[in-house]
Amino acid sequence: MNIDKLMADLEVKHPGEKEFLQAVKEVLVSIEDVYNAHPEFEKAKIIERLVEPERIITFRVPWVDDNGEVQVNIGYRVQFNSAIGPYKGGIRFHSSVNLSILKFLGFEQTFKNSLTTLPMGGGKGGSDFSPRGKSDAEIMRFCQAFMNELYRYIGPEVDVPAGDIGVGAREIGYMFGQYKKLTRDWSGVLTGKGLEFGGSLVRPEATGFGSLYFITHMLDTKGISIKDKTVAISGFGNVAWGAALKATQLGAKVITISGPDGYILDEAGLNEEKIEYMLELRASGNDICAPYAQKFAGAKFFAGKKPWEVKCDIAIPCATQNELNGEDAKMLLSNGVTCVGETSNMGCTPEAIDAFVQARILFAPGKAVNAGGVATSGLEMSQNAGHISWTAEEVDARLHGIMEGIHNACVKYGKQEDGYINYVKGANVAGFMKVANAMLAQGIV
Ligand code: 2IT
Repeated sequence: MNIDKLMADLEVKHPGEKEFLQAVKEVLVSIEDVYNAHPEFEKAKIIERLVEPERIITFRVPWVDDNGEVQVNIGYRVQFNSAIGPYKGGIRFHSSVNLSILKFLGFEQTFKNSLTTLPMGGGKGGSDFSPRGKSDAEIMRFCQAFMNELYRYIGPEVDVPAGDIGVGAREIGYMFGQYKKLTRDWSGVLTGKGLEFGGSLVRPEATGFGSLYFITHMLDTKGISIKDKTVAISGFGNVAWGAALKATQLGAKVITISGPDGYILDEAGLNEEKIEYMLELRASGNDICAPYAQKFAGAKFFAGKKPWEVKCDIAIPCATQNELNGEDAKMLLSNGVTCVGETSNMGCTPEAIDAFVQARILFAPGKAVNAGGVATSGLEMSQNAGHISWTAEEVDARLHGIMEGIHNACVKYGKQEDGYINYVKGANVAGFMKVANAMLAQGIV
């Protein structure tokens, strides 16, 4: 494998798409050895095919705001890879959304979904629509307008979207309603649905819970207990909420959350009431975390800063891509961090990952750590297809089993001779092998 040539060719075809190129490069570096050991992959041009999305759909999303003014956004669905199952992955509504970001997310999703062991291919979609400050009626009209075009391209055996940044149960509900209206078809075409209409118990918590289950297994490899450990979390949305809840339940002390406006340091640690308040912050639609410091005495707000400057044992990025850079990593390391569980997709820059791996601390990438979200979406698909619903205990037990399986796969493919577990390599190789073998078996398609 000639990584430099592959990357140069890719850049010609996808110029300037820095997030996408970053995600591809990380995987290529990890899988180089196994790829070279399998000449049949090279012969079938598995890599050249794998890095090219199977299909990209972009569409106009016109809608009318509360002032009666017409607004126009761009809608996307990147159907990245269907070798092991229907396309599966979230929808992101955020002003920053562009093709580079959705392609990196769809690419990552392909490997992540493979790691879950469930039959799901990779996809991702979204819009540059910003939910910030929008009324409920505007959100509904936008979701309906988005689905008015997307419905043609999805289906329970074709492509099953879910939530991501800016898309939660409310937005999924509106999109599901519109899909049903347009198609007259009641099916599990979206996951993350409300519990009353086919949603799965534990899906809202699943990404954060799964992340903590994975982190617990990482700590176990060094005989460390999570109890009483200090945890820095970024973000305040659904994923950060689930992570804070499970970390606290496991006896750790969560001391930070963050938003685009800055971070909150709460040295007393989050408790049930404070974690519940995160849901209120999210529901406010303001996309800021500063009000937390007015509500809870003793909490401090640091405007424009990231939580990686605080002393902590465990850092859990739960916000967005490239939110933790090389400088942040150095700061965390100098403050004695022992474990970083990347829970946002590609939350760490390549410089940050290098710093963690070189320091030989526990570090695992998002596609392994955060796979519990999509895994539980897969469980929702199974329940919908079987017209049944499982108890919370049943779903949680399956989620736990899946996260343990992913951890084992990372150890199997990522353990080095000196005993250090390179989770980046482990996750990428384990995820890749299944997709590559499936593609090989299905011929040149
Ligand atoms: O990044 C992710 O894995 C998600 N946003 C969840 C995708 C899903 O289909 O549940």
